[in-house]
Order: sequence, then C-alpha cells, then structure tokens
Amino acid sequence: MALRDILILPDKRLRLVSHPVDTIDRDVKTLVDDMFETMYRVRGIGLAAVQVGVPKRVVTLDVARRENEEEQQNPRVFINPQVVWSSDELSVYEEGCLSIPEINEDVERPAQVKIRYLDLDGKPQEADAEGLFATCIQHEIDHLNGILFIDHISKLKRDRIVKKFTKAAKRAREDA
Ligand code: GNR
Ligand code: NI
Repeated sequence: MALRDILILPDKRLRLVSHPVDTIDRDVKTLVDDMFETMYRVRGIGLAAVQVGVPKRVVTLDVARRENEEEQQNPRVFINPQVVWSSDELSVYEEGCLSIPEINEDVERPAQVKIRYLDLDGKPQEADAEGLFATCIQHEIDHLNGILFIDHISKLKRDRIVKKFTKAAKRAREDA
C-alpha cells in the first residue's frame, strides 16, 4: 500500500471526466488500497480516484464516525457508480473537499438517492442512500464528472475560493 498525493484546486485534472472501469485488474485493486490508505490518513470520508490523479470511475467511502485516524469502520468501494433515482426532497449539508482544503459551504442536494455500481468482484450492486451517505456519494460521483462542490454554490463565493487557491498555487511555485 502507498499514500498518494491529492490534487488541489485549481489543478485542471480535477475537471477531467473519469473513464468507466471495464476490468477490475491488479491496477484497480492497488488503486483502491492506496485510496483507502490516503483517505484514512487525511481523515476524509470519501475519495474519488481522479483526486489522486487517476481518472477512473472508482470511489472509496467510509462515512462511519471515527475516533482514531486509520481505524476502518465501514470501508466501501463503488466502481462505475450511477444515481438511478433521486428524491424530490432536498437536504442541505455543509460540505468540504480534500481537494479544496479548509473550505466548507452549504450544498443542497437530493436527500435520498438510489445508486447502482460494481463491487470489487465486478458484481452489480444497488444501494439506497440517505443522510451523510447520500451527500457523500453524490459529491464523489460529481468528481467523476469533473464537478466540484463549489460548482453548487454562488458564483461570487466560488470565484473568491478559486482566486484564493490560484494565488496560493502561484506563491508555492515562486517559493519552489
Ligand atoms: O472528507 C470529506 N468530507 C465531506 C463532508 C461533507 C460532504 C462531503 C464530503 S467528501 C470529503 C472528502 C472528499 O473530498 N471527497 O471527494
Ligand atoms: Ni471532494
């Protein structure tokens, strides 16, 4: 297992549309292992492969509350996940993103969704999601389509956030 670097806004690779996985080979299994290690290390509750620079439709998720970093509670893998139904009812959740550190904003999304995906054995699965699970899996599927949670907030707020991260990246380049 290995830690992977997480891409940070305004990295253009975060805007790639990820490719479906057709065979769950060793590369995909290693990717999933590394994504869990990386996600638990930084205390994330979800991670999309594109966030570590691999534009494949792979998501790791663990929305169980953790006291202790790296303590796995309910690790789940979603390959080629799709929302096949979403509720009319909406809910608001304060979201964050490992690719946009230290920014949290309210996002409104369908409160419940039904998703279809493949498990690590390539077997088709369905899940009904609500609460934090519903929010998080929608956030991750957005990543697979090159969409970030800041795309769901006001343009004024989004532009401010992008500007802040663009400046920080420029400074980091100059210091290097
Ligand atoms: O760790 C994360 N927390 C979080 C909180 C509210 C809504 C969504 C998330 S996902 C985020 C990890 C991440 O960036 N996944 O792409
Ligand atoms: Ni994210």
